[in-house]
Amino acid sequence: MSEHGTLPVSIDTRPVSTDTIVAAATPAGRGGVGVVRVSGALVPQIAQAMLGTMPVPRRALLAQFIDGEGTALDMGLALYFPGPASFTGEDVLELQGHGGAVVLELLIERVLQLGARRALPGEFSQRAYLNDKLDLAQAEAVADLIDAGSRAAARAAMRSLQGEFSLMVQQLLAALINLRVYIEAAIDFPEEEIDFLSSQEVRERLADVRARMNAALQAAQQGVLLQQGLHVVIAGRPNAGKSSLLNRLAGYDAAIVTPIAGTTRDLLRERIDIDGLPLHVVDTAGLRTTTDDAIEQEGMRRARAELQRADRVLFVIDAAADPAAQAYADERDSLPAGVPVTLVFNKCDVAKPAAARGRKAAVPERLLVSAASGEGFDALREHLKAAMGFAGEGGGTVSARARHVQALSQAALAFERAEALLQRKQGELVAEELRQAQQLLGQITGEFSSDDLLGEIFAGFCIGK
Ligand SMILES: Nc1nc2c(ncn2[C@@H]2O[C@H](COP(=O)(O)OP(=O)(O)OP(=O)(O)O)[C@@H](O)[C@H]2O)c(=O)[nH]1
Ligand SMILES: [Mg+2]
Repeated sequence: MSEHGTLPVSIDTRPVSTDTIVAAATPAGRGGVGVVRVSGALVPQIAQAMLGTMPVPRRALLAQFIDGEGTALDMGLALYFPGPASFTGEDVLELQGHGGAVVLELLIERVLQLGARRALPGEFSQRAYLNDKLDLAQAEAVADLIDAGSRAAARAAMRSLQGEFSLMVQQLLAALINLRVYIEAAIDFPEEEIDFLSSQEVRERLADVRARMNAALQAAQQGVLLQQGLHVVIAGRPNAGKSSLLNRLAGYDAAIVTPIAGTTRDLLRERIDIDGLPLHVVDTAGLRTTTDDAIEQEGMRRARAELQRADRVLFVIDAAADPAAQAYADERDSLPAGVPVTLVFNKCDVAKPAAARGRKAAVPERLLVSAASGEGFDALREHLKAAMGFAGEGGGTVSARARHVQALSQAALAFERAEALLQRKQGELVAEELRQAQQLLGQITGEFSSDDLLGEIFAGFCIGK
């Protein structure tokens, strides 16, 4: 095989720093136990100096933690993990003392005296990544697990930490490399290239990559939603009951509700939790064509701008006044393309339009509710949970980040270009697009990543992690 067949493994050339770092691993404040974590080459010396003896690896040692004069600063358990069998892959010492800010700082200062320096945010995880203990997506899952705001988010982060998301990306990468090798082999035999490129084999490999790409992108998008919350925008005609719907979801009178059409002008944002899943719900001014009111016009302009940023639109219909959802038909073209819409027929205490009933498979999805009585809101909440990718406690959602979604979308675009070029039998260009897609996917797990990117990622972690 020619140079086409040599696939780069890694371009990360940052030096692995071996200085010794220390930080409190438990949060600031008072607690029963406080943990100081040390990682690096000086760990054996530091352990000997502070404990007066070398702890047996991975066995708890009850000891006094002593200062330079031999005075005990604290006492507790010491744990020694010689590298590479440690979290960071380096020698690690954990001192589990009492959880007070002053006593922990005394311990840290003693470790500093013995030659360590204070760890930067995320530096322990960064070393774990650099020493191949975790890939980049797994290291990010550590931070996401710590920051998880709901049980579902915590479970998803744990699945990513265990490598579920990374595996998905790895398998996609493997399928892509497979295809690439095949195509580059074809390029090497120009006489047969054309047959090669249109073969059943290539079509099957393409389909495999496409399916994996879509699955990974969807998983990443849902993972991000679970972590960051779903951005839901409520829209519809004036008086449809948008503000009433927001109030019912929020559980209190957040927005002003009156029988006057055009009550809401400003955007009203509420953070609402549904079973611990975060939603950012925005109430907007009613959309209509006939108004001379400058304030209402500005409200509508803002409503339309906000719709562009939505993850999902709840389009509220007054079921009594507009049973055929004409308002939606009129507005459909002005709504952002690609953002899923749910038609919410409100005021079903007054009227239940036939159009809204018995249409389970309808697009957009239809729900019947009454903001006045609360009818239909359990279904609405379940619907919003499903929209966030919440698949029940045992479901397979993983955690992911916006940068993963971005890398996957860009890789998907490169892959689409490759598919189009293949139609035109431009093998060399196909190979180039596939190479790009591979690089982009490699950024997710950290196979291809710049120092800047790494710095940015780990700076978002807490100190001691
Ligand atoms: N019967 C009934 N009335 C409702 C329901 N929801 C809202 N309303 C009434 O409809 C009117 C308009 O409600 P709002 O929530 O202010 O409607 P809106 O869509 O926010 O209106 P704008 O802010 O003007 O765009 C009020 O008089 C509400 O009491 C419902 O489910 N049933
Ligand atoms: Mg309103």
